[in-house]
Amino acid sequence: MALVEVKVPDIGDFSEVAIIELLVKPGDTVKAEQSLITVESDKASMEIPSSHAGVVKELKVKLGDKVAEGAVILVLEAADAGAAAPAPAPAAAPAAAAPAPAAAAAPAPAAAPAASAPASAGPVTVVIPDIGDFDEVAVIEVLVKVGDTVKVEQSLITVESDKASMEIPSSHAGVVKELKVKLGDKVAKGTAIAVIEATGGAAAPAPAAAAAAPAAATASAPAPAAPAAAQAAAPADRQVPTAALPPHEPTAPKGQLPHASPSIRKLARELGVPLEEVKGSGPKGRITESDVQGFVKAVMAGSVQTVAQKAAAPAGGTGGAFPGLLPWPKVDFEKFGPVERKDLSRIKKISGANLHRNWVTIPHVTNHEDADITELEAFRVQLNKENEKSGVKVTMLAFMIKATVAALKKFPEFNASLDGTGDTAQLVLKNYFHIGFAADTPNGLVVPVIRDADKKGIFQISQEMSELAKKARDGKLAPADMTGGCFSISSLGGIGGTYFTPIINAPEVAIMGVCKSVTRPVWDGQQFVPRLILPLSLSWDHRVIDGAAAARFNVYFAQLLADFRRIVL
Ligand code: CAO
Repeated sequence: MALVEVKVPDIGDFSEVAIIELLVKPGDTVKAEQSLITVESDKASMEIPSSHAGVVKELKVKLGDKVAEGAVILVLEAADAGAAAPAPAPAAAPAAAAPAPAAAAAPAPAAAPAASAPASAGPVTVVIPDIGDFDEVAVIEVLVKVGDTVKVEQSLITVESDKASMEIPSSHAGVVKELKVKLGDKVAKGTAIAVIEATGGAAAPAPAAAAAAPAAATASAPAPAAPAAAQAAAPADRQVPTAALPPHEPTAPKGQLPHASPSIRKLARELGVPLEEVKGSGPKGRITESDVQGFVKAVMAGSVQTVAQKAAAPAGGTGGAFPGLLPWPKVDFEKFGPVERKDLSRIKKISGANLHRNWVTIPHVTNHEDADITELEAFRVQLNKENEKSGVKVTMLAFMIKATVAALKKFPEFNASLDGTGDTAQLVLKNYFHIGFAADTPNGLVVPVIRDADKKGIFQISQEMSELAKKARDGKLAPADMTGGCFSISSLGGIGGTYFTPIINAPEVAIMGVCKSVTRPVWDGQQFVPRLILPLSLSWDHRVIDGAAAARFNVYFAQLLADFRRIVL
């Protein structure tokens, strides 16, 4: 297999054009004639097709580069030694050069008949100009309708051969009085496209033969290869690539380039529409202007989500707007009394946005449970007494982290994350146990993570927790300290409270909230006895976890804290 440099062919009147689209990347397999890049001058855009089939080895250009005839676009490992059909451009392209865009194959303007279309107002029949090598082409798009006001150079129809598609622009500005073609018609040079009640002069020389038409003047639409001068009148919003009629793959298989003309690509680019996601309604699945408009409408209406929107949305989230949601109240607070304004801290801004997303996209349910930690607290106090000199203080949180690991082992769906949405959604079950704990800092909430908590003892966990909590308070946590968590614990035990609803720390699927333990009278079957009770609040993602599983998890967690020997069972 030979390496071949694919170059910019003769692109007609354009000495230098900017690359506005890279349509392939290294590793891509391309067919001969498949478009590689889109280039754009101030007048037109065109796609440059590949001269060879093969695998892209190296791209020699990047977006924004200015290229001219002969510039190397890429290096291709050619599947065959020979080039695709030789460039039909008058200027002979070098052997390895890409075939000239179809426009280059179209006859030079000099070939156009000499007589001018009438410059005065009146009905003008616009006909198909000389379209080069194509005897007969099919109308695959009718871009205007009767009553439309068209500008000079505005595309009227799109025609397609088995090799290329091209838009036929209007020779005159005016109002479309009659359409002479319909979808699927076969047309050739001289075929009437439309009758236009012209309001101004012609854009390009009209063929003398056409002028012989009775009653109405006849003007050939500017040849697709019309020179830049004719393009100057093209409306900025719909510049027609009349200087080039790029060949493309009308039947490009799925996963390859979407089937659309450069002007549709340009429109899609301007609107930010991912063409590969638009279903073409034209012949052979060709994407039309109304397909692009329909896609935009559907996205705006929320009935369609782009792949990018889906990816941006959390697993299973809508990512869309909430219809009927009232705007945030705008209040003139100063009217009611003196106020101060303060910027939110960076942490608050980040955590706030994350919490908001998690709250509105995850169906949260919170189960509450009480754990009797009388014995465990006595053990903890004793441990701390025994290890006073070590400098490591064991808090209840360290025991809860160990209890969490045991509960995650027993209920693996709690140690999981949703990946993907809809039919492609999967549950990622983790075989590691990294437990996060919410830490309150002067700048806001952060969640450092104890890694591999299953492999660590209570003292090590306590020590790491106190180091991480200090780092958190000092604002010195590294991103790595806060990533990879499987499950989080939010403990307000040192502060107070009874129960609350902790917000799940996505992409985790559950979080344990803990409040302050209190001594309560508990009936032991014969009498009330004082027991130390720890209030637990487990929030869980109902897309992944069922209520019964959550209740079981909570009960088991509480049992472990009530009798920590169970952890070794
Ligand atoms: N019940 C009763 N007392 C408790 C308790 C509980 N559940 N948990 C901790 N305590 C006690 C501790 O034993 C300690 O008492 P002593 O000072 O007498 O030893 C005291 O409360 C303070 O504990 P601590 O907060 O320093 O240690 P911790 O391991 O329990 O928690 C940390 C560490 C970093 C999690 C905690 O300081 C913190 O920041 N908590 C806030 C978390 C938070 O903001 N959650 C809300 C998230 S949603 O907005």
